[in-house]
Amino acid sequence: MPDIMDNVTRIGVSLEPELLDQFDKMIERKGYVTRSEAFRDLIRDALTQTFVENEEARVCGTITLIYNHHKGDVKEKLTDIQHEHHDLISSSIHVHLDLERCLEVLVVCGKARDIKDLADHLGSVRGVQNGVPVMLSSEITEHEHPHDAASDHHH
Ligand code: NI
Repeated sequence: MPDIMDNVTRIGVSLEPELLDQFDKMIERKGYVTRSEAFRDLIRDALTQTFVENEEARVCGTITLIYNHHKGDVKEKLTDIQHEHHDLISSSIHVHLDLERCLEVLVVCGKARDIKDLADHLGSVRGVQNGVPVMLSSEITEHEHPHDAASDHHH
């Protein structure tokens, strides 16, 4: 039975010494002060991944694009697609990396499926290199939200 103190539940985890040693080295490199905090983050990451695999889930995140603005009509195409999906895009950052290359980061909120489709659409424009969209759920947080309040709540 886990014991409950200060609104946390303590659990015991059994690990092979070698695995624990590797874990301790990793969390030290990353700057964690306690194993518990590192475990909590791993669990949150796993929960987030599972959550955003549901295409109907409401998520927020980013889509990162790198392109050469001299190549064809890449700029016009990207602008057209972004205007078509203005409801998904909260904000964007444009950085002129050098004489030719641009870096654009879009901050997006919406259904996971729509965000994936938008990232695919933007990435398929000729001359664009893009990463996989980064998606986070606003429902998995450090502190407790009442579930009903969290589902419709995004900033
Ligand atoms: Ni630029």
